[in-house]
Amino acid sequence: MIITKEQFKKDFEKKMLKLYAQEVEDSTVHMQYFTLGYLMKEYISEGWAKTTNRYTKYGEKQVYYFSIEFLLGRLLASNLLNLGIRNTVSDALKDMGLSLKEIEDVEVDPGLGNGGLGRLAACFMDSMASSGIPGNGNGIRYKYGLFQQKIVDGYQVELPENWLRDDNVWEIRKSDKAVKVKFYGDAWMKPREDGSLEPIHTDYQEVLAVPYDTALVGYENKTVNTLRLWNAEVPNYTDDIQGELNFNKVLLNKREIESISEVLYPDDSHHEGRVLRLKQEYFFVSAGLQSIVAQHKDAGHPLSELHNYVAVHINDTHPAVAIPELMRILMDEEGMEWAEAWHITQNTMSYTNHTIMSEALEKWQIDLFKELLPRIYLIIGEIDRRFREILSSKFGEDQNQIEKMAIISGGYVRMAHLCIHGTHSVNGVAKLHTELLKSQELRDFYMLYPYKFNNKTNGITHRRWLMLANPELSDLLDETIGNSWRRNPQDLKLFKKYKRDPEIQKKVEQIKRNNKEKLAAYIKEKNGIIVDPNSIFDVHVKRLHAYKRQLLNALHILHQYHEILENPNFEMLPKTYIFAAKAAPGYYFAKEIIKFINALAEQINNDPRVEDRIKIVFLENYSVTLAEQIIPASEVSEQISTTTKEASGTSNMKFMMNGAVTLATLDGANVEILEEVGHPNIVIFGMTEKEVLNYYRNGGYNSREIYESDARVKRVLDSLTNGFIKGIQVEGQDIFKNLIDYNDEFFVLKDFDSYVAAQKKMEDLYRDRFTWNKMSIENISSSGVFSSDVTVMQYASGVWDTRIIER
Ligand code: AZC
Repeated sequence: MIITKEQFKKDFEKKMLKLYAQEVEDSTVHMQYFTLGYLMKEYISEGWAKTTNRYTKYGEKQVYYFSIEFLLGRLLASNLLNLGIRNTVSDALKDMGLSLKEIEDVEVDPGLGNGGLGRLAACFMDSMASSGIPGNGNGIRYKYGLFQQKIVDGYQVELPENWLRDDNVWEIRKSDKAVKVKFYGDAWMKPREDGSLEPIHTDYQEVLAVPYDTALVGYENKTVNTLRLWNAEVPNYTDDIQGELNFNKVLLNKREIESISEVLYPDDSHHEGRVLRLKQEYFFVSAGLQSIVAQHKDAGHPLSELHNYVAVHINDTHPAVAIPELMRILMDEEGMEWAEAWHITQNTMSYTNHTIMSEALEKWQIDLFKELLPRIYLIIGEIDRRFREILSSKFGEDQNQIEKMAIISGGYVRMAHLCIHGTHSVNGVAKLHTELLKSQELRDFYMLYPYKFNNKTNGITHRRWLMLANPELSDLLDETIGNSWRRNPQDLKLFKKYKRDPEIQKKVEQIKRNNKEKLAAYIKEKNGIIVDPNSIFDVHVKRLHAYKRQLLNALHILHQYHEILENPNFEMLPKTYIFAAKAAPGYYFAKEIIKFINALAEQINNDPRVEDRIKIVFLENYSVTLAEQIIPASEVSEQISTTTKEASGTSNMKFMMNGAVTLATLDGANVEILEEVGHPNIVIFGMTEKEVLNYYRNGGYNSREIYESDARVKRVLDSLTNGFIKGIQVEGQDIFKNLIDYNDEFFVLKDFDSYVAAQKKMEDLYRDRFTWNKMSIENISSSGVFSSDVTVMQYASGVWDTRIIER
């Protein structure tokens, strides 16, 4: 949109007066935030209505991205950016004596996701709107987002994240679009006179699903898409509950219902088999599909053509009940026959798998499932029965093979199997991950449905992760290669020609330095630790999980510490190791690693013998907003998961886009980062995929052998248990046991030697400023293919079959 400074100032003053009956000069920054937010919403609303109408009028095929998490991050800055008025607004506010930065800092970060999966959904929303793809998000409006993490005495403590305490300026409650979702009760098929069967569902509990819509503003393209999050509420009772006698029953019922959208499950690595989680899944899926079908009918399109107007994407298996739910709506509510309904369902739905970790795969106990969703269970039963017929026709009497692949088996409903059978497209999130799905985890399904499998390597929105997070670098790019990269991120490759240019190298280095200074100030304020901006900023930020191997990083630091103590003249470039990670509250081992890192920090940071060669910082409460500060200041990007375990990773892409050099195993999308930058511009270490798979096939390796044969490993591990590191009596023992007695499931010790060498190599590269700056520029200029704009275009053409609309 176009607006002058003067017009904006008038609008802002008027809005402030309307909202608070106060003049700008007497306002608090809190009031300024809400004034600006509500004003932005007004600016957005016209384009929003127009986009929605345009989609309906032209009957454009729409994508609905179903996801149990959307980790959006703050919206004010990105809305201003995408509207194209951020500079105007910033200048105008400055004229009025206000600071946009301070105002932006008032916004709470809506943490409606755990990590990679939820953040990916948010990047896709931004990219769909910015690419003109008619895309909608569909999810849950959790009252409490992911917990806030405090570090107390080195331990993680969780506090509730009440992000809705203040007004949420971005959402619009749409009470008139509310729908009802049915749980529990009895379901059966009743024979009709003509011999056909009528589905009956009685004695159910009804939950009102009320949508809250948030605008998703496209980048300077007049497109505003919609994110619809559902809130669980008690329907208006009329007759069944009356009088004081039932007051308790009403309250109980209210509590139970409202708990559905109360809190996000804080674990992204273990399947949580609780009924509330299944309720959440069915709740947002059923509400979403009911509203999609209603809209489709309102627009006058025939139901038989639903799949030509609608694509529903199932983000991991959490929304898998979309498959039987759409069947239910088409058959029970719209009177369609099974065959046609199944055809439409399969052609409407597509599915992304995000992990091969078996403990994360969703399977629901039949009894629990049947009780909560009796009608849906009947439909899945029929899907399974028909699927077994297909399997029989292929595998004949091989009952083992049939059980292995069935949807309902061994007392469980297997959601991944349902997703593969019930959709037309199954994709992994990086080339290696997709290949592993095809050759290992989902091999049988790949043999059955080869045509359904495809890869869509993840991406990140360069608007948030470069333009907003690193404005200085963005300006330098504009100055050197022009600003076409802002619309076409692949144009970042134009920057490559400056890799040897001493002047540009210097500027890139200076920008990094400025970002490091800002982060150093933040660290000082939050942790009271003074870090030297001249030291190497080596950064490991992501969820805490054994397979992500924060432990390997920490053990290497401990090793360096020993080297220094053994040889006081030990030469190394000063290093600042920065960690940030939340552990799932019930993930005991992950929490022990947090304590270990903090104990290590406490000891090393305060040991004068180290002479500031090493500093360790654990920043609490990792979030999108914190990532936006850390990543632009990073130089070494730690992507050191056990090969085969990280499906893709996405922070790896954010780091490279900001000029960090990746220290990586050949896992997930690291493989593709290597393909883009080439070996001279990344440091690779560790076991290959083949080695890892081989060891797993043969029951692992003998970690004790390494402990006994490698003196460095022995020294490091012994100092975990002999009191050398203070304050980790329990944790040290447990980590030792995990690595030695339980045989080191994630090959931490097996990769130790090559990690030490890789760290050394990194340091040598860093010493040579020319080489390092060149590497940094190579990374920035190769990062364009990892923009999620590229990814969503591939989904649009290869999976959803949607058009790109720019009108
Ligand atoms: C993550 C993967 O672990 C990560 O590698 C990937 O980049 C990200 O999804 C986005 O695809 N998975 C999750 O966050 N959660 C689950 C259940 O897999």
